[in-house]
Amino acid sequence: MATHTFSCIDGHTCGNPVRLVSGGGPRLDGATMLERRAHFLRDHDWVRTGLMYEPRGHDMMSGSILYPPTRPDCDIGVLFIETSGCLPMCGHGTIGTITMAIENGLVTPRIPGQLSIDTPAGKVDITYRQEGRFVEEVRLTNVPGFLHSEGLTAEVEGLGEIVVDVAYGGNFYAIVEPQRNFRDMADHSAGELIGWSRLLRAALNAKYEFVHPEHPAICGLSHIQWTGAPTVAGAHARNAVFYGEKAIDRSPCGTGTSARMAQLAARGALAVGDEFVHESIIGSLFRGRVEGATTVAGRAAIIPSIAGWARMTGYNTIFIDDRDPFAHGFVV
Ligand code: PYC
Repeated sequence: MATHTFSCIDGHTCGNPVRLVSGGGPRLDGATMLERRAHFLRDHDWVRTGLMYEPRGHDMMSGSILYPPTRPDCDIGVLFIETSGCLPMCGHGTIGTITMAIENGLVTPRIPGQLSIDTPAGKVDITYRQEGRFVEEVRLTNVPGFLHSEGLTAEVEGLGEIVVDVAYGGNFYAIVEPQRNFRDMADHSAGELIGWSRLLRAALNAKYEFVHPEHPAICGLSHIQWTGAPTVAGAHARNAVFYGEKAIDRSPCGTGTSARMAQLAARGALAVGDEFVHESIIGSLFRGRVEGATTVAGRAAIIPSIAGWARMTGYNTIFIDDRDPFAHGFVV
């Protein structure tokens, strides 16, 4: 019997939580962060469920654990932990992690204002603006995003047939645009979107395969992106991203925005250099940009970047006591 102690820094990125584990994370083996992620999922997933699920976390909880990088061109390695699992990449998680890591001296960039992080999805370059001790904005240049498939269909009880495109932006996203059975996310409660998302995700995963062509360990449709017209000045579009079992991202979702830009670029609606300002369900904004064009296993892809802000809310020393019947958390 033991009590495991985790030093955490809690905060949020544009409204969505980030719990940065700065001490107590397990030692991981692996030549890449993707291999370390597999080791974590195999032997240490209780750390994620204990820190993310109730009673220590909640439906939206999301976080990261810092590691030395596995590659010489990166300053730090990041493992993303979340209620839904260990995401290959997380945009809001990156913005919050970098903000709090810099403000707390957990990472010393080789060049002030810029660094590179080693994530399971690949290398992500960061620039940030710091004023005094506070980081005011972080921009991440994400892994390449691409349109995976178009016009996929699924029957959703309560909605009828739904047609989606699926795009990759660090995770796979089914993007629900206006159509016969869906007009705008504004017409629906978060509860409705969550219920339909579960059904839609299950139906699409049962019918189709989603595998990253270069990293087969990154597979499965994990996120649903409901779209809508913007309500905030300067935004180009609004979105609500579903993840886990009961979560709607409070931020505009970094990997979701990357996927959306990849879809729009594939359609010719965005070009290199174009900005795409994305609004969240609570009105917070990420500023996306198409930084370049590239290919992924022969498919046209973009290099997306996302800028946003985060705020630290406090230090949190969390105990996981083996005697606690809910040591590893629970989902209701
Ligand atoms: O910002 O990439 C993101 C994200 C994924 C899930 C929740 N947020």
